Amino acid sequence: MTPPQLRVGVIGVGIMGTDHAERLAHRTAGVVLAGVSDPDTARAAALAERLGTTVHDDPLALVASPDVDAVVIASPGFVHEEQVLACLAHGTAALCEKPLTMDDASALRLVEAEAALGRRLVTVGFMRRFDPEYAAVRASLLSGDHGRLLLLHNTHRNRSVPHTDFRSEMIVRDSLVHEVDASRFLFGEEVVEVTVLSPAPTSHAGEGVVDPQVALFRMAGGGLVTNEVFVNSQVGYEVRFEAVAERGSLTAGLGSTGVLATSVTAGGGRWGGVVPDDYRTRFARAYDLEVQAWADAVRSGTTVGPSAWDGYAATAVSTAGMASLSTGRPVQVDLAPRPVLYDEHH
Ligand code: ISE
Repeated sequence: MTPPQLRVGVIGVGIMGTDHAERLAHRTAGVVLAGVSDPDTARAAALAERLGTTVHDDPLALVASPDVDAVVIASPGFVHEEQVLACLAHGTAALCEKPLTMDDASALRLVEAEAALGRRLVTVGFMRRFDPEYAAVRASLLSGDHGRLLLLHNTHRNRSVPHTDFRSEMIVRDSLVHEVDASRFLFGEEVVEVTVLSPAPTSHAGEGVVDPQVALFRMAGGGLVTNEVFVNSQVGYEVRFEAVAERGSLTAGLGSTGVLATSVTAGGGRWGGVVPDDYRTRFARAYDLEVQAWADAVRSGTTVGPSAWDGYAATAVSTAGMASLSTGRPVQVDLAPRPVLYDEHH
């Protein structure tokens, strides 16, 4: 018997929440969009009308609604703890956008609350794990064909970020955090030390903003990761990596073959193909696969994707990264003990 349609509510309908709401309404099988909530009630009402769903003024009322089976949380990180806890209290599955929370203590409280419940209800929206290229490289590394992974070089560029209220730490917390999760995913290990350095900043960054940044991760098994994050590159959205193993390397994110030469003057970021504008374009397929896999798993009573533990570990590395940003020195990452709920074969 096919399980009934999953009724999914969306909390927070800014850029990402709107994108998810549209995906749930139009492109996710076995799902109905069962309501939206946002502090900007006019924005929520306009979206609800366009997508034919209802509005809840209070996000916690959306979680508690008898008409909602599962929730996508796309609100700002500082309200995630309360909203995820509400989902756990109702036994409701949640797909929570990154970062899980803004600090280690609150992320750990979510891990502990879920572990006390004894079943996984939280998936963190590190969508790259669902990108076909990231998944293929992970599978290839697991096959052993390339030997052990030694080095990973990650590049992460955004065309620009708003200058108002933007701080250097946000590059670590909102952008580098994806590289943290990708590194943990590809190595299958924790990050144990992080160092963040920076060249003289681009003139396109806001006053006092350190951009680009170069972060070095040491992995638990001795591997190294170099990360360039540059959020005012002027060109477009470029996310790629090269994984160097004992018997070969794997490169993902080129999107095309040819000589790599992006430039602003050549008419806007081209190199044999078009450089995507932003993450919604570059990772459109990954987001579709992520939300579909999550909905399928919830409907069949299982879970999929990055866990609350993955969200906590990424937050802890970001915190260490933000500390290193101000000193340029290596900072150790000390994680709390991992509850058995998060063991691979639990
Ligand atoms: C943004 O918040 C995201 O999550 C994007 O994936 C990332 O590329 C971007 O740099 C962040 O600001």
